[in-house]
Amino acid sequence: MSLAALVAASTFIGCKPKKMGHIAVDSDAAQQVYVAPGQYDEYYNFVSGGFSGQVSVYGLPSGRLLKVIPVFSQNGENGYGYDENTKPMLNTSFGFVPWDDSHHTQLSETDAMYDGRWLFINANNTPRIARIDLKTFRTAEIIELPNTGGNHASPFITCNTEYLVAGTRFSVPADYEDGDVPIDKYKEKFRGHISYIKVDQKTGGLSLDFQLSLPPFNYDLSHSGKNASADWSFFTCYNTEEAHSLLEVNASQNDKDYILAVNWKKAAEHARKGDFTIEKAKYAHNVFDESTLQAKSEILDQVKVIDTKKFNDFLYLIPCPKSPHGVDVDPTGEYIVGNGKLSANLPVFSFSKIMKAIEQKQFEGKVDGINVIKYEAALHGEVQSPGLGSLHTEFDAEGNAYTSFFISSEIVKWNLKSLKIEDRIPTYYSVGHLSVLGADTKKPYGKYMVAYNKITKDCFLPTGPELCQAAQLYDISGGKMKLILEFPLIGEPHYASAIAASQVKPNVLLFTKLEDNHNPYKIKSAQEARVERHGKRVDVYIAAIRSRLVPDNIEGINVGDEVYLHVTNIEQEWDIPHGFAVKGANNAELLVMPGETCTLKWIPNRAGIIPYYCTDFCSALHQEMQGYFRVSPAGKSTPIKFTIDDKLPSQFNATKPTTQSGAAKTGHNRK
Ligand code: K7E
Ligand code: CUA
Repeated sequence: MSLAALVAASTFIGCKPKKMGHIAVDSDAAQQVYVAPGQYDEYYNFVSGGFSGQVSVYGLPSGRLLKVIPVFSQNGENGYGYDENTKPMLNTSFGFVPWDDSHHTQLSETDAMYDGRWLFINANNTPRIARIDLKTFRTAEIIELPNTGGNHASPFITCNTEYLVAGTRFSVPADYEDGDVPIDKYKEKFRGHISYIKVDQKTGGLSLDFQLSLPPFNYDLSHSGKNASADWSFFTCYNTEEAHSLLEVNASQNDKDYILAVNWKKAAEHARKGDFTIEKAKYAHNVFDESTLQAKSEILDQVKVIDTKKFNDFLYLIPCPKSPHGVDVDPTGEYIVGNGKLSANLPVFSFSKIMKAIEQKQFEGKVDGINVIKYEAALHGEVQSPGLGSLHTEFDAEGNAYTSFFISSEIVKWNLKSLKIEDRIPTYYSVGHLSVLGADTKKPYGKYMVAYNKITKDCFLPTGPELCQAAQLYDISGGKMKLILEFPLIGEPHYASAIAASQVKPNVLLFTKLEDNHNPYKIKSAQEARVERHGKRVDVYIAAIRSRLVPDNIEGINVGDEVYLHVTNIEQEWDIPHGFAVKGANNAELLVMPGETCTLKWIPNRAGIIPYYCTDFCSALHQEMQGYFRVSPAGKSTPIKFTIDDKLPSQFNATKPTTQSGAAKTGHNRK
């Protein structure tokens, strides 16, 4: 099909799906996805939030939403990014950036298998990578990436979590250069940078080890190898025309773009040997400390850059038809699939052939000093006319591949060796990523596949012009793909990573022990609650316990004071959070977990009586968790006064639930 016809088809099918009506679902489908009350799902599924900037956690096979983990966007629900503890997490070299567009989840791996420690995700817009700790399901760290515009080919992991790999989708002038250049100087002034972010094997700590400076293509997606190809990372490049305007047409001229293959071990050796320039840069590194429950942000100022015009014995270009999107490596590490968005056939490359081609110097030329391997020399074969608009490919453990086709709105199953098509199934509608659970390990679970669809249309009850997006769950354990469930999603999920619950659940933190809380503003008991004035700054130490906020009446605060409300939840029991809300607060409420301390900054802007209360229904006397601030006009010296009932239970008595029994311990028929 010609490009024009493809684009026309995409306009017709992609944006206006025919009302297909959903296919019949087997009567046993409900049985397959039903998780009875009190039973747990078999998998945690971490789904990127796209324009929500967050990660949502679903149970599979039920499709139940378990949690939204705030990562790149502020979350008024629990104060993430608003409270003093987590605000520094959203600091960047541009200042405070409280939102982003998150695309690709990656689970930490040991020997190409998930190890259940961390989840990583990229921020596409203001280039960042986050690490989420799977003990707490909290964002533990965010690192910004310099020299990058559109951090899309990110954060793809190497098979022992040595590195996270991140490529720039938009090439830009290097940060240290004067970027104030005419945009038509694109070819001379713009470069594409790829970052190698080192992961500390013990702590998970992230550091930008080095970057590669490359031709100004668009680096779209990546995956790293396994087994024999473990030292390699692969990237798709589009816009190898190096166009800078009307990309829809101008970046679709070349018959073939490239897959870039980088031997990252060799690149790291160059970095160790000093084959780099130190460039000035500015990027934030933010870490949340679980012991103080506070985040710190620092701005770093330099980066090692390897110029691939000078050092290029570790990277090669492989021609790949036409504007490839995903590049996916099969569980053996031998097959590399390039998903050409505008290509009629689906090329599959062979890692051993690539190695042979390099050895025998089967090159067709050089681009910017980088050898280009001959297409045929690297090719295992092409899947003939599998569908239209291929985006992503995933794998099962039996040597089958599953490719998503956006334009023809379907998933096609084919055999990696024979390249024969085995099955195809429609999606509703226009699938983007798909995920065969465990497909990026050397042993996929192979039981389920999920399609993440871009267009929902008539899947659910209409909710006005703005609709949620939909996931579809397929049983792939038989020879044929079978649709068994459809469920709504948050934001625009791109990629997702699922892991067996048994690998995560035993390590999950249920609550913080008060003695492990080293927050400087923590109090250990209600008796320590107090109000301290230091000039214009007022520190209020509040204890939350069923069913009181202590102190409960606070006077002596003035309009314009900087009031820091340090709320410690002194409960020591799972699932007894307390909320904290102040009338007129311009930031958020707090949701404070047992044993933890959270600080909300409040600058009262009018005189009067301002109530505060607990927002989480925590006991039968939850409504009684309330108090008043008396705010006096600026300059008036109302003495500080607050009430603490001295008959309050001590910390230890307080740990006994006063009204409700601990549901967590007595839960119904838990496994
Ligand atoms: Cu295909 Cu951002 Cu991975 Cu969306 S990307 S679909
Ligand atoms: Cu504490 Cu409601």
